[in-house]
Amino acid sequence: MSKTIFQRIIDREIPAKIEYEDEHCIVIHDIQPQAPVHLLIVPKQVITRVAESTPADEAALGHLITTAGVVARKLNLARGFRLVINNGPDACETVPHLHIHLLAQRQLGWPPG
Ligand code: DGP
Repeated sequence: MSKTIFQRIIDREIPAKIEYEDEHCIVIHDIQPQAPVHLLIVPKQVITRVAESTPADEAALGHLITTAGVVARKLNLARGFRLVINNGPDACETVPHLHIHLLAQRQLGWPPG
């Protein structure tokens, strides 16, 4: 299987604006931002999508959530932020490498579109 765009960013084959990185994940700015702050929290361990995750992925997936908290504190997103995972075509998933969108610094509607 060919590398996803996120794997190529992790491997430094293509550039991205990196907000945070550790041994388990990378946080980059989305190339098509839908809010003033729009980050993608991407595990280095390839998990295709939530529907294909297994119990063996629990630590990696949990780390993504706590990393969202780290980044939110770093960027002082005290007014709020939203985490989104798109899974499958009806949810507009476009990159088959699981990632969490972090959206912030505008009023977000509810229910989401
Ligand atoms: P999703 O639709 O949930 O699979 O989200 C994929 C996101 O990835 C989408 O918001 C646009 C973003 N994206 C696609 N290609 C690139 C890229 O080359 N660089 C960055 N930083 N983001 C990308």
